[in-house]
Amino acid sequence: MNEYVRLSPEVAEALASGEPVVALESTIIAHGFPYPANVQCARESERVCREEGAVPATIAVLGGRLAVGLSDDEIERLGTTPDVPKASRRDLPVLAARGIDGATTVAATMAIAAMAGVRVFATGGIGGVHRGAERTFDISADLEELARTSVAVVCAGAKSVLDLGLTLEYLETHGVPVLGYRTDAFPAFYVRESGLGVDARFERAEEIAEALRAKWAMGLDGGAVVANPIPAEHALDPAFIDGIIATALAEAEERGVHGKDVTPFLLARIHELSGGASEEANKQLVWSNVRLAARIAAALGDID
Ligand code: PSU
Ligand code: MN
Repeated sequence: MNEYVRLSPEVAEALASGEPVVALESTIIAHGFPYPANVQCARESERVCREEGAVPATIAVLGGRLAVGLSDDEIERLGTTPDVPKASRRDLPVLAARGIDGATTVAATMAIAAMAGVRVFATGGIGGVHRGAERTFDISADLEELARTSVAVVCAGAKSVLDLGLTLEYLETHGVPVLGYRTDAFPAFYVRESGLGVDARFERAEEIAEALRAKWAMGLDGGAVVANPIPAEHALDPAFIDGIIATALAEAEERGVHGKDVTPFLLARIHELSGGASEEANKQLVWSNVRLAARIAAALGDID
């Protein structure tokens, strides 16, 4: 492991003894929810992970170190400090050189998880190909990371702020399996179906672990998307959420938001426009993903 990685004692012990570990990201804390929902979501994610018998490893950059496993105070710090930089793969060396904090995206969290030897990661939604990417070239570094880094990302698909069709095309081109958990449909975050499909459907966490083990044992490096639809009782009405997403997208265009600011801007506007409804749905889908990730991590450990 390189000198920049800092494991918490609990994560170090779990990895050393082969216990299941689940990575969790921190952009969701700094930019994914307003305070205090962000800190509450992160804490409850850790609790759910432990309840399922896995050790949570929330990942962030702290004082320039790649921290794997955060204390409660560190989670609070990321959730309350204004303007924590959003850290994707390209930002990690800059933050390390400056010795400052950063909230890691899916891409950066995957990269750091792989450095630490953590292979399963739970989040809400992945980044993807933005609508209008043929003009803007705005394609999330999350997709490139999925192409190269051997970590499975359990998510509720992606938000339809993105072009989900192009996102799936990109994943196909780069050889990233999209595995549906009890679904044939690629989920669209707040809603269970996007109108697009997954590559394969699995009914049990153990079968997903078997597919992951096979991929990596064959030497096929790179990640996988495990798509877990939001629990039906927490799904939002598609017309309601589509209207809000359309408004948020129009505002971003009008204000000329671009680059790394696009996703945080859209996430914040969706929460503001939909009030508590999207916040509750978002939390519930994250916790559901953490549960599944913990089961996959445990099953992977049993196979090895
Ligand atoms: N999508 C969400 N919630 C999130 C993100 C995306 O529904 O919190 C965050 C994740 O950290 C993701 C990042 O990795 O935004 C993608 O940003 P970009 O589109 O700039 O790559
Ligand atoms: Mn982008």
